[in-house]
Amino acid sequence: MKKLTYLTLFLCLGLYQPLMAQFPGAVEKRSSITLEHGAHRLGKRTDAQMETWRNYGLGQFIHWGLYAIPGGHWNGKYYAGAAEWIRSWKDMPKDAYDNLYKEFNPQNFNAKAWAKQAKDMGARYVIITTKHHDGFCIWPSQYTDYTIANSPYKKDALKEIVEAYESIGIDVYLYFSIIDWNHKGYRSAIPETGEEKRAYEDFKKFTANQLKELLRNYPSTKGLWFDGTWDKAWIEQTAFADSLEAELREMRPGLIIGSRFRADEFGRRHFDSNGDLMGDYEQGWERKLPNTIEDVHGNDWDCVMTIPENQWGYHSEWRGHVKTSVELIEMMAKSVALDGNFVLNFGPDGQGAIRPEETKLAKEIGEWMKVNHEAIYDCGYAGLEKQDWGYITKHRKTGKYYLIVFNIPVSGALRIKLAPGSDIASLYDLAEPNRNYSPEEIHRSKADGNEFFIHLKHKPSQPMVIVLESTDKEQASSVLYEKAKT
Ligand code: FHN
Repeated sequence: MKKLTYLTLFLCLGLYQPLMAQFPGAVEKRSSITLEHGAHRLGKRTDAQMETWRNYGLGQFIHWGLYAIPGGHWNGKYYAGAAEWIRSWKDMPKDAYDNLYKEFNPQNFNAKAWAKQAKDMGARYVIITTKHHDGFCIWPSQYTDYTIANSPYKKDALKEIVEAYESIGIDVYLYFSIIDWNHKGYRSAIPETGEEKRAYEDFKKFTANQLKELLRNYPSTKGLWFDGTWDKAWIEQTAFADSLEAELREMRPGLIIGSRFRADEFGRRHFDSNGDLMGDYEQGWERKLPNTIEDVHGNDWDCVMTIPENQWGYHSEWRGHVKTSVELIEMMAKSVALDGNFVLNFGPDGQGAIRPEETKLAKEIGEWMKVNHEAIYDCGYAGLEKQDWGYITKHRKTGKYYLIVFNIPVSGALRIKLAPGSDIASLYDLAEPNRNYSPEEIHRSKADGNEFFIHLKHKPSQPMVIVLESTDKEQASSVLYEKAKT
């Protein structure tokens, strides 16, 4: 059934709606439409590269490009949007923006210092903007003049970044925007005229060339993180994008690509018309988090998060709510507890310096991670009931549970419900591994045998982690984990 009419699709989806309401999480999957350009795999990737990705826990995102020079202001006026979008502002003359590359000469840029800061924060991977929507490339692309090679800086900043991060053990992923405001052939929708169509064909070729160039020039990088793929024109390039993805994967076995690259033949993005994920992990969790394990449908996923409400590139004046390190640590804990990675964004300024607010947060997160990283790295969904005091993660190899506590109940007792029939074998604070909780501090519920109350001795000032080793480490989470995947 290769050729599917819209009517058939409509009927299939109609049938599935009631099911979806009954079983959120399970349903969107497995209608039986045969798609030529839908998901090419069902379920998670199980190879070593993806296993590494799954176990990162914490990553860093970097948005750095020409937009960092105006930093959210032009001619003394404040731009209220995201700084990296300033070119689209009516008060920003396009010509002035497009000539900013002549001023790009970041004298404080030190890739090693960025990498060291990320490492100290606890990041295990970085996603770096090679080219944002403005089209400016921080590598010397041979397919356009709009690159760092023609700026006063001249050098290949991407190479410096890749080398610096990898040299201290941080994996690098390349952010790439399909939207390119600088390319003559780029369109958000393709008008009908032949000339316009030809221009867009040139743009597609250019996009493919740049992507292959990135993989060739930076062969040690681990994956591509796509953005700007929501335009109608790109959504319609189903077959082209599918075959380009296949080519990229062939060029680099093990390459990791999220769900934000291509659409299926019905224009569905991220999840195809059968509800199956198109890509190696779900890439739709931007500035938001899932609430329950059902929300992630048994897929790998990442959450990319800004520190202010919505600023990715450097904006010299942050307004509104700026997240604290405790909020960010809580988001990271929640991500890992729901089987995802948490990626925190940084926007270095036009001179290449990371702003003091970001440096302070990175330091605070790093201090917490120094003590508690064991609860984040190589951990995932624990398969236990969610509790109001915080989040539970489980180490994928050792089976240890980590109770990451953010809200101490007034009673001072933390409730935890283990898998039926299991008991607490040992319980201690990660910060104080040599002191086990005493039997007086752990009460087993009489009404419900696998429910326990942990009585805290003191009220911590920081989110704390309690390690729990259960008598049946293995069985508990795998059973419930499977349940989430159906
Ligand atoms: O428009 C971009 C935005 O500037 C930023 O790069 C984020 C990062 O995920 N992505 C787009 C919005 O979804």
